[in-house]
Amino acid sequence: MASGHSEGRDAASTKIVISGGFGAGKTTFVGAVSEIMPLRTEALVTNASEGLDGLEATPEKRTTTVAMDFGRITLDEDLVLYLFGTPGQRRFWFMWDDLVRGAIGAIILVDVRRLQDSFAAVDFFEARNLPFLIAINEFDDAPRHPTQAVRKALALPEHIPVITVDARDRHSAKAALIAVTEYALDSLTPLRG
Ligand SMILES: Nc1nc2c(ncn2[C@@H]2O[C@H](COP(=O)(O)OP(=O)(O)OP(=O)(O)O)[C@@H](O)[C@H]2O)c(=O)[nH]1
Ligand SMILES: [Mg+2]
Repeated sequence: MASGHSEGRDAASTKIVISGGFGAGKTTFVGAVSEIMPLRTEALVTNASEGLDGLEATPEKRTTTVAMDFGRITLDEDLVLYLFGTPGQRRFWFMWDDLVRGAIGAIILVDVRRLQDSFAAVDFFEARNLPFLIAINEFDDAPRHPTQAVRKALALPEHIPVITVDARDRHSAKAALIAVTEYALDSLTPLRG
């Protein structure tokens, strides 16, 4: 974690990545929780990804993130989280390595109607040993599944937290950020306690 000055006192800052499949709600999440105007890099969805990105599941979706989302939130007045949302479409996945550099943890947003879209993110963070948790984004019209069922479907080990979130809701998104930060810090200090 880096240390910096904010209003005359020390504030630690760190980086959290918001990831997940195409249209899982990453941009919505960063926009809901950020205390600064989030930086977005949205472009119109084109036919280039037809048949690849599950466009039919979100027919009303007109734009997609092509580089990243960026936002910031202060937790507890002395911990600043910088939020980096990944692009969802496959053709932009090459950006992920740069985006996650220096992050302490990641949230993988999951739409249970398209669980398979989450596999790439799970594999990515597992391979890099970056602590992550799963946040099921509860879309209004999606079925509700117990978190244990989602854990099983994603073949996740028991120690990885699975929570639910409403990416549109600031409090819900903030709770998810607190959970991933605690989890990441615990993972960094395995001998604690
Ligand atoms: N009902 C509901 N709709 C949501 C929620 N989160 C996102 N949406 C909608 O789902 C669509 C996709 O959301 P985005 O935030 O653009 O998803 P994304 O993961 O950033 O998408 P890409 O960057 O293209 O991968 C948008 O139309 C949102 O308004 C949610 O929690 N509930
Ligand atoms: Mg996006």
